Amino acid sequence: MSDRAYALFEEQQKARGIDLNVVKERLKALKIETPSWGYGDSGTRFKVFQKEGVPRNPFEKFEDAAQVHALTGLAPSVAIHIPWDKVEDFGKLRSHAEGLGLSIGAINPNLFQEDEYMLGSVTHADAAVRRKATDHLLECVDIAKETGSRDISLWFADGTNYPGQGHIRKRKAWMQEALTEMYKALTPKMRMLIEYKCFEPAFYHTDLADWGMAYNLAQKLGPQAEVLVDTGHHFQGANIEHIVAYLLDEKRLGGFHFNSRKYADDDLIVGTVNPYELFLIFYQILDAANDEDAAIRDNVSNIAYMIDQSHNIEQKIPAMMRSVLNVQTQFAKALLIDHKEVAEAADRHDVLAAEHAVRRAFEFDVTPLLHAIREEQGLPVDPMQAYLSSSYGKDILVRGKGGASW
Ligand code: PSV
Ligand code: MN
Repeated sequence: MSDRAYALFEEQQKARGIDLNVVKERLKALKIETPSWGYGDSGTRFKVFQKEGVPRNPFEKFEDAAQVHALTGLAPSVAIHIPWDKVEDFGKLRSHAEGLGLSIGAINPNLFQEDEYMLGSVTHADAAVRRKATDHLLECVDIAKETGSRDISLWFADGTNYPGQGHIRKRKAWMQEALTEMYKALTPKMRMLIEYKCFEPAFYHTDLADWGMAYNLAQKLGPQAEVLVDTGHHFQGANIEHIVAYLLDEKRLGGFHFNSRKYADDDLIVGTVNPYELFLIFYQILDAANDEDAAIRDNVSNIAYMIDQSHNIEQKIPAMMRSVLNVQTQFAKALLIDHKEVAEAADRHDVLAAEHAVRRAFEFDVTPLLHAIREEQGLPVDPMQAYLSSSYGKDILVRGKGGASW
């Protein structure tokens, strides 16, 4: 992209009253965490596909994640899943990450893969299973202390498949009991992010099925508990940006798991199915970033942006690059919204003008802007091309097949 393309873009935005220096600073500050499980082998419930070159252990997952960050400048931290990423010495993993220019991000307990959890983990009717599950949550708090992680991200597969299978209200109490015990173990700087999902793997009821249940629990637990919005975890047609605005107004939006869905929790690359939804999520966030309430602004600055996808048919590293780049593109577009123009149109009750003021930002081609910031940051202008023409993808093939799953 030529300097001329950028000059034209700058002129066009200046005429709209958009200060590109501010836009560029905000773009450079965007950080998106990638998940360790996005680098390992993955699949559907029908088949886990084994790929050549997949990391064999958590250390190699961080090496692959470092490529994503080195070429995009967007992904300096990596979320880990326990026990998938359990190592003997987390201090060693932490130094390995830091040596690669990364940090260890959110800790994700895993309470869905052991036989005992078939009928629930923290909501299981058997107290011994609940104890085991709660102990795992406490273990994850200890791991977070060692890794220096601020966030512990909770998702429960708990739920039932048939009416009568479990006592819904008792399970609600057990969930609260376990999380209360975990909450007490948090250090003052830690946060507990509570994720919800409407269905799957449970198909009748899920103990934390929607944002309202997660929010209610977070409120009961205390200010260090916040809600995590996984974009794939809603029913068809749910207005996710409305949920985002609501949680921001309540100062309880902890973070996101970004991915795309067409039908349910499809875990497709974020921004590939409905980029406008992602743009509108950022519209709400940027609107809240200008709020007169400092606590709302503070919530905006502490949102954890994370990717949560499994790339079953794609090459892992470029798929993760595509993901963070797609988020960056929609964020860039949302930064071009003239909020004053939207508000004035809304105040005049000019519905069409208000909608136009939002949508026109989405319709700009932000390529010259993204190229300009990458040049300023000393990054390749086209990170994907840079990766594909590097030897990294071929070099890792020596790892062979049969690497880590998830
Ligand atoms: C569940 O579908 C989920 O979104 C949760 O965040 C898990 O931790 C993650 O996927 C990986 O299984
Ligand atoms: Mn998730």
